[in-house]
Formats: sequence, C-alpha cells, structure tokens
Amino acid sequence: MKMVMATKNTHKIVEMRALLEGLDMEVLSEADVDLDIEVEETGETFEENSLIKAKSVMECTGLPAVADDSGLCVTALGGGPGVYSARYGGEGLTDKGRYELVLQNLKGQLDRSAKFVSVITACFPNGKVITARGECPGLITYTPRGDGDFGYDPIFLVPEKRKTFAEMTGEEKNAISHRGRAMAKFREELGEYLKEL
Ligand code: ITT
Repeated sequence: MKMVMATKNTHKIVEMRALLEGLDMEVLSEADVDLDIEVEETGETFEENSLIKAKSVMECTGLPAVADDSGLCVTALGGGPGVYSARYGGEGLTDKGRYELVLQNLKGQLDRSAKFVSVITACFPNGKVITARGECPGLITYTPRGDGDFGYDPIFLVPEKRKTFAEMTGEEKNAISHRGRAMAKFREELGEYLKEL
C-alpha cells in the first residue's frame, strides 16, 4: 500500500518517515506524487486541522494520506500558540522569530509549563479514518538551547532528560515526543485496520 504524507514541513517529513518505518507501506511525500496544493487550516482544534489536511490530500491523489497537526501549548499564554503555532506573530516571522516571541511574551513569568501536541490522521479512499493524539509535557527555557532548527525545539525542555528537543538526536526526540507518541498509537490502530482488509 502507498501512503502520502500530507505535509509541506520538511522537518515533519524527516520525523514522520522515521516513525512510519517498518510498516508494510510505501511512504511518499507530496513532492513524490507531484502534488502542490495549499490547504487552508480553518479548524479550531488539532483534530479538525489534521483531518482537513489528510482528507484534502487523499481526495487530490486518490491515495491514502496521513497528516500531522501539531503545536506548542503554553500554560501562561492561555494554551497558545496552540493550533496557531505555525502562524504565531504573523506570516512574516521565521521559526526563530516565533520562538523568540514566545520567550519575550513569557518575560518575568515563572510558570514555564507547556506541552507539545500532535494529532495524526490518516484518510483512506474508502472513507476509513484513523486518528491518534500524542502529548509531551515540558518547560519553556529562558534562553534557546541546541542546534536543532525545527520550530520551537530550542526552547522546549524535557526535564527528565535535562535537554531541549533541539539538543536531542532525532531518535531521542522521536522516542518521547508528541509526534512519536501519537505515531505509536496510530501504528497500533493502523495495524488492526490492515488486518481487517
Ligand atoms: P503542515 O501543515 O504542512 O504539516 P506546518 O508547519 O504548517 O506544516 P502545523 O500547521 O501542524 O504544520 O504547525 C505546527 C507548528 O508547530 C510547526 O510549524 C512548528 O512551529 C510547531 N511544531 C510542531 N511540532 C514541532 C516539533 O516537533 N518541534 C518544534 N516545533 C514544532
């Protein structure tokens, strides 16, 4: 079976490919199937946006598609940036600009608690939908740490590991991350479904 990853985010492509490894499936990127669509994320929840992305790509390609909608939820920011993580501070900002804005908005704030959330959704041409959510709790640092250049990784500390996501190897991060946890549940459900076919 072929499955298209419904994402344009190159960091996600790397992580999702590793997390989907070992399945009896050919995992393709949008570029692999010459797909270039702009999907508007109009939902208010990770679940809604994840479904919108997977469904759009499944409908455009006629192939099963898997999407990740994810984001950073900071307690002292009322759960923000949340579903707006990719757009925090407006369109003009880079990933670095966005995490610097989070640090700035948390200046003087002692409550540094936060979590990363990922919702993975797969849509199949026969109408079947599989969804799984994963969360990873952590703390927002006072200054960025590590060389990783994916989103908010340099400011997200996992206390038990004493490392930010940006200080971890891909394997270390995938073992505990929101995306890794969501994908572990997703793989179980997908396995059950594939047995039914
Ligand atoms: P696609 O919609 O094409 O998948 P996107 O980057 O727009 O790409 P989202 O709408 O799900 O994806 O936005 C998620 C944002 O949350 C992402 O751009 C990062 O800023 C942040 N994010 C999610 N997971 C992350 C992770 O593991 N590490 C760092 N930042 C992450």
